[in-house]
Order: sequence, then C-alpha cells, then structure tokens
Amino acid sequence: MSDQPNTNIITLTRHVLADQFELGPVASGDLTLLLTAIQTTSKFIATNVRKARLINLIGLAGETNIQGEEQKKLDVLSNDIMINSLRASGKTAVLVSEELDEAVFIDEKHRGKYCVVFDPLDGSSNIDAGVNIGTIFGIYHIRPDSKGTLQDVLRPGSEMVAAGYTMYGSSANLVLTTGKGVNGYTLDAALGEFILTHPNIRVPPRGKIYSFNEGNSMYFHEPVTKYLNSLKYPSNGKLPYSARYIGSMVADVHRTLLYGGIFGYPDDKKSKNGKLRLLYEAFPMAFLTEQAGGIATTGTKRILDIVPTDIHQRCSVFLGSKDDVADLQKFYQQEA
Ligand code: AHM
Ligand code: MG
Repeated sequence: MSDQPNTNIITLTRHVLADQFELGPVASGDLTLLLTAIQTTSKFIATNVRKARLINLIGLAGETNIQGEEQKKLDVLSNDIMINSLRASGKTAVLVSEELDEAVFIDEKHRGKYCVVFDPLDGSSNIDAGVNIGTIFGIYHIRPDSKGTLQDVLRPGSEMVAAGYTMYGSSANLVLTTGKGVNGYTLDAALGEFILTHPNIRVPPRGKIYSFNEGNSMYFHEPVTKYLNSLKYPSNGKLPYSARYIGSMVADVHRTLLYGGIFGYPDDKKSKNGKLRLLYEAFPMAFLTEQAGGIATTGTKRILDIVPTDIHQRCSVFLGSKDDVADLQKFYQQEA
C-alpha cells in the first residue's frame, strides 16, 4: 500500500458539481450552493454538539445559567443556525422546521427557487447522554411561477429533488441523495470539508436486525405484533433477528442503510398517526432508503406517495432491506 497522501480527494461539493457538469449548461449551480449552505450549518451544529457540555448548551431553553445568561437549548440554537444560513444563501423560498409552528417565507430580496424542510436536531432527548443525534433535511424545487407558498411544500416526497441527514457522532457523517443513488461523506475536521467516504450506499437486500421501540408493544396493531414475533420465534430452524434501537432516527436509519434489516415506528392504538413527522423525517429517510435499493412504507402505502395536508403531520414508518420490509407488508396484506 502506498503511504503517499491522496492528492485527489472528493469533497461533497466537488461530487455534486461533477453531477452538474454532466447536466451541461441547464444546471445553474443553485442546488450546489444550497447544499454548501447546508454543509456549513452541519459543521456549525457539529461543533456545538461537541462542545455542548462545556458551554452550557444542554438544558431547557429559557433557563438561565449561573452567570445569569440565558441558555439556548441545542435544538433551538440549531434551528436558528439553519434558518439564518438558508435565508442568507439566497436559494430558498419556503422553510419548514420541526422547531417552528409556521413555515418561514423568505423575503423577496433573499428569495430563491428551493424549499427546505428540516428537523434541525432530531433525537434531542438523547443529547444529555451523548448519544448520536442528527439533522434531517429534504429539498423541493418551487413549482413553476411560484413565489413560494405553502403549496410548494405540501407535495409528495417523490417530488423532492434532494434529501439527506447529518449524523453527529464520533465523527459527523452527511448522507445525501440527489435522486441518483446515495453517498456518504465524513467531515474532516482539519480540512473543514465533507469527504466522500461511502460512495453508492446500497441497503443489503436482507438484514439480521430489527429496530422498533418495543416498549410500545401493548399498543401495537396485530400485523406489527405478528411480524415481530416471526422475527423473534422463527420457524424452519432459522435464527432469530437481533434487536437494536437507539431511539435516534438518524442513527437507527444510518445503521439500517449500512447493515440492512428493518427500522419501524408504526402508528398504534395510542399514537393513531405514529410519531415521526412526514415532511422532514419520513420523506427524506424514505427517499434515501429507496435510492439505496430499499423500501419505505406505512405498512400499506409507499411513504413517498403521501400527499401532505399539514406541514407537521405524522405518519407510520417502516423502512430498510427490501426483503425484510416485504415480509412486514405481507402481515398487513393478510389483515386486509
Ligand atoms: P424528536 O423529533 O422529538 O427528537 O423525536 C423523534 C425521535 C426519533 O429520532 C426517534 O426515532 C424517535 O423519536 C424515538 O421515539 P421514542 O423515544 O418514542 O422511541
Ligand atoms: Mg425529530
């Protein structure tokens, strides 16, 4: 093996630009610039997540620290970082954040052609324990002749032009699709660049892991209960599946994309529409999963086909290896 340094590293921006070169003059470069803004927010949030404990970012928003200064909860801070950066990019028209009740409509001076829906810091209940958390985002192009209205984001996930997440763990990993497969990039902190480390991620067709919050078992509907039992008590001498549940969607989905298996957060007797949010959690993860060769379903319907009626609506989610998710779907079909 050569001990020479690689002098031809592929950064995320270089990778996305290369796609644009292929499109020729029709590509304006706007998506590349928007993705640059998103990368910057991820770097900034990654830095804050890392030093959270040292600079008192953990705790409830509105609390004051011993110096009498107001603390900002890390997810509120991450939201502010994203709103400011996306507005300043000049490439966005409508922003939807999990942290904000209403959509943000960008002023004319800064308005661009894209809409970004995002969860600035998902899994934030895990922050205090130092568990992996992440930012999830989806991008729509505004409709022709639109100046940016709610209708530009109340569209099925299949109309998204790009989606991804950044996972803040021992390193920051950005996983992205622009509709031509899925690639993973790792932040080189010294360079300050996301470097292509996981080209063309493919979900294995079948895995050995299931990832559900089984603490909700008493509320689960029958197809889910029966499916989980089939994994735990397999017939024909097959081995049972392993359970892995972090409780942080980005981390659970990241593992599912790389190792295969199934991640699920179903609707149940208590949470009639499930827990996860359609626009900025389910859609981006469903887009990534399909682009990696997997399936993403509510149990009975393709997630990306749902037409949202509310920016914060929830939906049932199962995603992962195609054979595993197909097995789950069979239990729903038997019910019907
Ligand atoms: P949040 O957006 O309030 O952080 O909630 C979303 C998180 C997901 O990351 C995770 O998959 C799920 O909630 C875990 O929920 P539970 O604690 O009910 O298992
Ligand atoms: Mg969330």
